[in-house]
Amino acid sequence: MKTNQFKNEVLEGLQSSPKTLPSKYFYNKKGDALFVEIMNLPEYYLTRAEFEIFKTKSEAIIKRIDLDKIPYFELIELGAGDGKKTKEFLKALLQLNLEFSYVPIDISQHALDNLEQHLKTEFNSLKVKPKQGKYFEVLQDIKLNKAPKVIMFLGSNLGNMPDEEAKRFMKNLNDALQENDKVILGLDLIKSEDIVLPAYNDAQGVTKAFNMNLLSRINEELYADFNLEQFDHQPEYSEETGVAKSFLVSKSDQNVSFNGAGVTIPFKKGEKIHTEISRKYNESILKDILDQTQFKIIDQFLDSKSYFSSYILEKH
Ligand code: AVI
Repeated sequence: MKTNQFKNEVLEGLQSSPKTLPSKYFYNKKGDALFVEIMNLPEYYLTRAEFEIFKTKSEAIIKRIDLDKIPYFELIELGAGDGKKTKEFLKALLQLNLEFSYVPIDISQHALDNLEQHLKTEFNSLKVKPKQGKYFEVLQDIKLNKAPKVIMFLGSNLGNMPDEEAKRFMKNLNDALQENDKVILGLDLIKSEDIVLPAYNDAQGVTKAFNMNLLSRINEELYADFNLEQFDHQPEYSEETGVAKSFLVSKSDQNVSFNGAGVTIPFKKGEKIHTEISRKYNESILKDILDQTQFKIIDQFLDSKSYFSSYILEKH
């Protein structure tokens, strides 16, 4: 059933014009490991900038959203991540002796188990209540309890959605929350090409390997015969729109066969497959994304270079 969905989405994307592939399929075991490498690259400023915000401004964020004035709340994180940034926030909450539960939501039980074990050893008084599943299915259940909620959605993960999808995502989040609930939304900000492009085209070629891994995965799981030597990684960015895109470009006229499906996909030399969008934001773009919601931007916290923003939203 899962393989079928993967196959259908891949074939549909490759049979469209222009060709596309869904970026969610980057994240198999190899892709997860490559993404961890990306987060540590000198060019990939996003993770360091967001970490710096939580390292230096967690207490200010807590006070700004009055968490020190309510008897109990749930801190719900969409995606388990590696917990490094969240840990800084949790540490600040615990130091202030606040009463809360930390609820990471992730599709991967394995990622949740790792995170829980990790956090339990580091903070023994922390109440961790991991929930496995899709974000909005889990939020449907969570919605039933009326505790005040703070949602964390970090890493500029919203930026991997086209704007229409980001709008639907924020609307769904809006509908899962109550008045006064808060969101800490980590977004990469629009900045010049000389900073953004290298983040998606690092000197060591890790991002290239991350992008190419999609083709390896398709070869392995869908019995295709992509020749990896015949494709190149190509990132593009427009400071005007704030949109970064990654492509795989065919180096020659060639055919790729899907042996299991009896399908052949022709490629022209220079033809591109669009594999990922990484939108960068500013306040007016974010306001537009939030247009159909009751969220108001009440504040933002920046890193020292103003590369990245932790936007604070409140549901009115
Ligand atoms: C997960 N996401 C926010 C990353 C980004 O920056 O768009 C994924 C990534 N793709 C290439 N490098 C990193």
